[in-house]
Amino acid sequence: MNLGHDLTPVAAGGLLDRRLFLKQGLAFSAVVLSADALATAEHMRPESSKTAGEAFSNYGLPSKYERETIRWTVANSNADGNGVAWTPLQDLEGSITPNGLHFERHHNGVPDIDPQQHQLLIHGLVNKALIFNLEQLLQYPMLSRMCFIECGGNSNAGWRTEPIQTKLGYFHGMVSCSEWTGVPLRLLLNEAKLKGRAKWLVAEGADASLMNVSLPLDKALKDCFIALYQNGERIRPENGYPLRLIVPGWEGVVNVKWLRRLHITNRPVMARNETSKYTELMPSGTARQFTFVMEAKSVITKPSFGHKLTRHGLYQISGLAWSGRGKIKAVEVSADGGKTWALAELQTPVLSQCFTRFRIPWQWQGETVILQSRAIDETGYVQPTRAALVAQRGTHGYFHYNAIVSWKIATNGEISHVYA
Ligand SMILES: Nc1nc2c(c(=O)[nH]1)N[C@H]1C(S)=C(S)[C@@H](COP(=O)(O)O)O[C@H]1N2
Ligand SMILES: [Mo]
Repeated sequence: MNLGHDLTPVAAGGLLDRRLFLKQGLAFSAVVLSADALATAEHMRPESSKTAGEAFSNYGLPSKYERETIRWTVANSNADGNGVAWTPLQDLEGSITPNGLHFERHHNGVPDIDPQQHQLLIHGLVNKALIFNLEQLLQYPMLSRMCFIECGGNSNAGWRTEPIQTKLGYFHGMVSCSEWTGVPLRLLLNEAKLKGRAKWLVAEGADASLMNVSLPLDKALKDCFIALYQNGERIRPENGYPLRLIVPGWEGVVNVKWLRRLHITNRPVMARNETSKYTELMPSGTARQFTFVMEAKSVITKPSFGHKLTRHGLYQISGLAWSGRGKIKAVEVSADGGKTWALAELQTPVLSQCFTRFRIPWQWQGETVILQSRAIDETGYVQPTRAALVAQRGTHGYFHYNAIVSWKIATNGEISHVYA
């Protein structure tokens, strides 16, 4: 294919200048028309234009041709309604997760909560115990911010000794990104007037598991909020309707859904989800606890496992990067298993603790390549290789797996997950 453009790779394996597609119009695969074919195409009336279309609807749904873009649901047998619905990251673009595809993680099912009945209690080490109903909460000043929520157990198949062969969403899809709107927690805590000894809060949900976790008050006062809206509409039942706690950048479990109670204390409550779960055995034999921050991670979403390359030539690699510590500073992509790297283009705006979409042009000539991405955040933290992560943390961790992911493209265009 002679495109008459400078396709000199900037790194091995065919990676091209990240701005190439922005700067130049390149030929991909569209058919160039003959004069006859052009005349026919010009005068052709599409079938869809021959009759009036469907009537209006009260609430829209995706196209019937997109029914494969769905969550993967897995039920755990330890409790009713315990399980995960995974976001199909491999089928999505941009950086917002549609509400119907936000991942779900429930310990005991989705409760049916009547917003007229629901109340939020703030008590414990405060001068004034307060109780709010929805109508009252909706009168408080609100803020909106985009941020990801990621389960601390996301990507944990990476700890297995053999690389899991499954679609990206079923491996890394316990992370999603929305615009959340709600009331800063600081406002409510200030109104309750914290006592001097107050150091932690224990947040509890109104679901059957009465799930509770402890959160240091300095984080709560800094940037946490009680979300009532998700991407503009009221929060979906499975994501916490009518209200949930948002703790930007910290592991999913502290983002308590169906929030009913904030108990202010001077120490953590040592709940199940901060002792038996969401702690990690280290090679030293001691365990890590309260590892709240989700460290930088990135994945190439396209191409990824389950996709197949059917032609040689130009591709646009696309992926997601995020960091619980702040903004993504850079994403590098390698097509030779990590020997050489090229800078990817970051989609703006780049927001703190939020999905950042990256893209880079790539020319595939049919050789075997290993594609990887590596995120670097504004604190200078670099996403580790799998070998480095395992050396540091052992393999009994289960949580907080954020190593570089490798996709091997075979000469026939098939994609597998490898440890490189
Ligand atoms: N009340 C309650 N809050 C909860 C949970 C739960 O089961 N009950 N699951 C937690 C876990 S482990 C995660 S990862 C996130 C998932 O949020 P999502 O289902 O909106 O994606 O919610 C957290 N909040
Ligand atoms: Mo989680």
